[in-house]
Order: sequence, then C-alpha cells, then structure tokens
Amino acid sequence: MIKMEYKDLIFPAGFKWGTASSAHQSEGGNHNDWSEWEQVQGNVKDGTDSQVACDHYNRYEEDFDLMKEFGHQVHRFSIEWSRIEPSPERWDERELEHYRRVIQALLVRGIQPMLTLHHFTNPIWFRDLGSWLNPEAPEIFGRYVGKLVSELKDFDIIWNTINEPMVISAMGYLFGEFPPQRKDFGDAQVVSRHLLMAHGQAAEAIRETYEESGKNHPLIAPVMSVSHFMPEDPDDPDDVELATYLDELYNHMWIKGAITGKVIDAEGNEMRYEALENSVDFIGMNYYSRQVVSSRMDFLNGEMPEKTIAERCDGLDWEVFPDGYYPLIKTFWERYGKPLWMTENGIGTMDDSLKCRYIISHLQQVYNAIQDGVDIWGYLVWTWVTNFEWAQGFMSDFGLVGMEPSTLQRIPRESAYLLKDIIEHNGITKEIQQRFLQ
Ligand code: IFM
Repeated sequence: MIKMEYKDLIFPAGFKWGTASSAHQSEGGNHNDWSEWEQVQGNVKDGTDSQVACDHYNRYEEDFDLMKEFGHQVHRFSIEWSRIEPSPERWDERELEHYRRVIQALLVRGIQPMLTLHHFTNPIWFRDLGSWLNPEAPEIFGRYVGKLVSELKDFDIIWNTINEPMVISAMGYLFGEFPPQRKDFGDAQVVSRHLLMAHGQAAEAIRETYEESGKNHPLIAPVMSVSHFMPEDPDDPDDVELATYLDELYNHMWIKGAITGKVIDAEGNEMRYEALENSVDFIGMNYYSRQVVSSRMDFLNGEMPEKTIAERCDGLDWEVFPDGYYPLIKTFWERYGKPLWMTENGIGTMDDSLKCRYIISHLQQVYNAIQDGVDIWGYLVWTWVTNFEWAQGFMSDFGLVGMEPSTLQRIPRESAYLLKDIIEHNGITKEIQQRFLQ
C-alpha cells in the first residue's frame, strides 16, 4: 500500500464549524404536508414517519449541551412554519416562545444560530391553497416571514431563506418523489419561479423589519443544493451537452435569478423582481455527490447509468465523490462573487469510518478552494443527531451522534469526536488525515 504524504490543512482564522438540521427531520410531532404524506403506505421507503424523529423539540437543550461540549460554533436549523402559522394569519404565541427559547439556548452556549425559514415542509392550509403553484405563494410566505422576523429580530441570527429550492421543485414536481408527487416539467418551472420570488419576499421582509427598528442589516442567504454533473461518455457530445444543460438548470439558473434580480415569467420573458435586490449576502452550498448522465437514457423518468463508485450513501445510493466539490465551489465564486458557506455536507451511513473519511476528503476540497482565493466562511456537517431522512425514513443515517432507539439517548460516534478534533485545530491536521485515510 502506498503511504500518502499529508500536511496540516489549517483553515483561516475566524472560519466557523458546526452542524445543520431541520425542524421536521428532528423535532417530532409536526403536522404539515409532509406528516400527512408520510402516512400513505409506500411513500416512506422503510415505512417509518417523522412523528418522533429525534424528539429534538423536547430535547434541544440536551442536544445543544452536547454541541457545546464538542466545541461547535454555529448551528443551522429551521423553524416549522406550520407551528407558527397553523391557519392563515393566526400566530401561535406558544410556538413563537418555544423558538425564542431555542435561539436563546444556542446563544447562551456561545453557538451562533443560522436560521432557515423554509426547509421543505408547508402548513396544510398552504398546501390546500395549491402550495408553491399558487401565484400568491411568494406573498403569503413573505407575510409569514415578516411576522416571524418581527418577533425574533432582537436575537443575533444569520438568516437562510429557502433551503434547496431546486430539490423542492425537482423532487416534488418533476420526479414525483416528494409531496405533492407531481411529474410535470412546466409545474416544476412554476414552482422554482415562485420559490425565487418567495426568497425575494423573505429577504425584503427581513431587511425592512430590521431597518424599521433601526438595526443593522443581518446576513441573508438562500441555500442551494448543488450536484456535480458528468457525462457518462466524455467523448460523446450529446452526453456532454446534457451534463452542461443540467448543470446550468439545477445548479445555476435559480441562484442567477437571485443575484441579478431577474425572474423568467410564464411567457419566457425576463422581468425585474424588485424584492430580489440585495437579497443575497452570501450563498449557502449543500454538496453531497455527483450525477453521471447519459443522453441515451430517459433522465426525466429516473433512468440513470449504473453507479460505478462502490462507496455510497445508504438508501439514497449517492456515490462518494469529493472531487466534484472543488469545481462547484470555484465556479460559484467566479460566477457570483459572493462569499460562501458550506451549509451541508455529509453522508448517511452506518459505517462511521466511511463517514469520517467522507468529511475529511471533502474538507480537503474546501481547503484547496480557500487556498485558491475563494471566500468561504464556514462548514456545517449534515447532521448532528440521527434524524428522519424524508422519503428514506431512517434508512440513511447522517448523524454524527447516534440514538438508542427505545430511549432516544444520544450516543456520540467517532465522527462526532472527529469534528471536535477538527474544530480544536481549525482544520485537518496531518495526524487526522493519517489516522482516518490510511
Ligand atoms: O436531509 C437532507 C436535508 O433535509 C436537505 N439536504 C440534503 C439532506 C440529505 O439528504
């Protein structure tokens, strides 16, 4: 076996570390479009649901204590819209108070809250109004955000507007794997446009609420799911063209709109959307894997070339492909010139040594991008405690901390200690790389 030579990869001073999660996947006890959808047999692959999740709603203090013990500096989480606005414009004061306590619990532990306003789930009443297909959806969402921000503006919060808009439109409206299980390219386009406008409405509501109360503009960002598209046959121009097209469609089209403030309307015309102005202070990037595509296959019907990399995420079957990370980071920086946060990266596996290798090999890429001049502010692992992985249920365990199923007791894995070590050194030392990669 060839021994690799490693060197200390130390990140810039002030670089921030932590983990990310979402309300529906971790809290338990939510009632929204997803919780209803989960009850239909066959929708969630392992037959589980989110009703207990990891009971974070009741155990947040314990979870934050553990984060503090492990040296975390930032935690990204979401607020569940259906709890705050259970029916149109009826605000649940008890739930608002709950989230104030959650944010305060992070702050007193010295952990910076990064708050996501929309992470996949919708209130039932919003779904019944047509969800993201409804032309009024962006304003309805903006109204909610305005109320929420007016309640939380006194806390030091980094704001994320919409999590992974392209996943919402592709999985829910094109591939039909998430609610509302539609398979219509036109619908997917409408949804992605409305989500872009909703991001603008949210950013505007945040800015205006802070301005009205004489506060400084907080940091605001959308969070993009990005994937490294590759042609199956790099010598086949059709494969290359398809990979390029999908890269543009999935990775760039939406964020380009947010940065330029332009939306493509139903007739295909570009129009200015004022609320999008100044709506992006940094970009959140969620990277997990690559996507190999072939022009000979029916991509829209889920036909994909066979996977060739043996190491994969359980359930989701995503290949471990760290080499795809750097080019995406670099391209985002060169095209948009906005600072980046690595808001999610991780792997769902019961093989914790694979999880450790995954994190280190992806951090090498982040380090290289920083060395090459990209302004990256932080890195968050998805996720802290084992949680509900959407249509996979509990088949893909992304947690650095496992959970004893009957008591829900938290059990830190070696990967949790790895992240602690990384945070303590502000990087991946030679010793860490040798320990896990050899
Ligand atoms: O669990 C999800 C998360 O909700 C959004 N980004 C990808 C993660 C892993 O699939």
